[in-house]
Amino acid sequence: MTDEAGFPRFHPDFIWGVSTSAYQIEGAVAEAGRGPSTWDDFCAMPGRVFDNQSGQVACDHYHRYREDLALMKQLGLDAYRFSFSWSRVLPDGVGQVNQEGLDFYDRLIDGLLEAGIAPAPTLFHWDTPSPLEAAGGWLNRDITDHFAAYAGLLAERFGDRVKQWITINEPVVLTLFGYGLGQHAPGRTLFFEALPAAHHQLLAHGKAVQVLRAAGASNIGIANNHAPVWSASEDPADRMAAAGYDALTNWLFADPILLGRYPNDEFAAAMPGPVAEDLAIIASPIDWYGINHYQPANIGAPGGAADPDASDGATLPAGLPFQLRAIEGYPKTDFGWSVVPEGLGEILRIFRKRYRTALPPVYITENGCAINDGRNAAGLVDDQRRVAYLAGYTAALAQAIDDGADVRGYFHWSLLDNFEWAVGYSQRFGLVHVDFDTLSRTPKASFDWYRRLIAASHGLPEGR
Ligand code: GBH
Repeated sequence: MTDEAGFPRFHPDFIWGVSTSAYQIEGAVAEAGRGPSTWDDFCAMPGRVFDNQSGQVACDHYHRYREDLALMKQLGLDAYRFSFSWSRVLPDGVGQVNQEGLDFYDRLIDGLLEAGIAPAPTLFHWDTPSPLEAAGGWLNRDITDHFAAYAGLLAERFGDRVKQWITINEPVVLTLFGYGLGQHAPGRTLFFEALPAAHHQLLAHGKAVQVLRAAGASNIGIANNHAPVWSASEDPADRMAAAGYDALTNWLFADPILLGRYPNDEFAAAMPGPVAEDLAIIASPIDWYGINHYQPANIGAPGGAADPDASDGATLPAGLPFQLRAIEGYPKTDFGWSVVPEGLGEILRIFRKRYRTALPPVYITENGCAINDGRNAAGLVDDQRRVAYLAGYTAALAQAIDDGADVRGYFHWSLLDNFEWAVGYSQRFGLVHVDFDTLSRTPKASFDWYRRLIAASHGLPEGR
């Protein structure tokens, strides 16, 4: 269903937001008392990141946040999802508090509230403080208590103004890409020996939920990456590979939180510590569940023709029990990811069926595309393919809600073009173009489209 201006229809209370993360936009990595993180260290290793780029300056959001707040206000956002840099708040990850770091987030949060935008911070988006990594990082159980203490500090300082909390972003990516395959910080290649990093992130999540709750916080959730997994063919070998990939990337990270168990005994057996007791903590009730969704995964058994665009541009190494296959018949973003709007409806249906009454209300905490259009001769960024992406995915979302999915909000990834991890500044996800030489910001055509969608959804005249 669309309105007279052609926008999909949403309830007027539906929350519209954008998402960012600290290391990807802040810059100012060695300023105002911030300590180093694993991403500073990873970027300093030659050959790890595209063109040896780093988040040293990124969008310089640390200094330019007022300009970015003005852009958010212009968009008419209801909420803004950002992440705290753990190293900015606690330079060693534990112990000594950096007041200047907390002050920055005070200014940001107060600026958001002045603009009528609800802050929705994530406590951790992959940038582990280096001293904690030196002690084993997410392979060392101690980090779960350090994370809980960090959560307590943030709740105490910001709990009066923050009314939505996100514990951790996509533990699957840090586990598999950071510890398993080495394509992200900290660059370890432990393959399946990386699984304890998953358990410790889940446990840290559970402990943080309890600490936040005890400090009076409410509206607590997590942002997990999820995608429907398609089997490349009816062949039993492909089906088995797809089921394995599904368990590893989706249910390993959702079942413990929503059902209090691992999806199979092999996973449970691979985890360190008193797993049964830990699962009781991991399953601490949350108020909502965040889904980051980009594209479906098409999976086959090893030995086929691997998707040339897979795994953030590189192919997955051989030796894994599954292989990413190309998705045919859909447009692709400039990053090579497939544009499949109905995949969003599919993953929401899968969640409803799997979890039924155990599934709390859902937020789409990320969804977006790399479309690398630059400024044209008139100085405008006419990113019509991002407009089409947004139109497709928001229409699919409206349809899913009509079909019964309880989705309360949508956060687009991302506000700004930013540091896209291993591929540096080469892929642009922003509604706002950033010139990385001058750091000047230019809202794109998609920015205007999203602004009008939000206005229309709230019944404001600008929507027409
Ligand atoms: C998010 O992760 C992150 O939270 C965010 O920081 C990031 O900037 C944003 O997405 C855009 O990348 O099929 O092998 O090519 C997304 C996680 C994990 C998305 C793996 C796509 C496909 C891998 N992703 N993935 S592959």
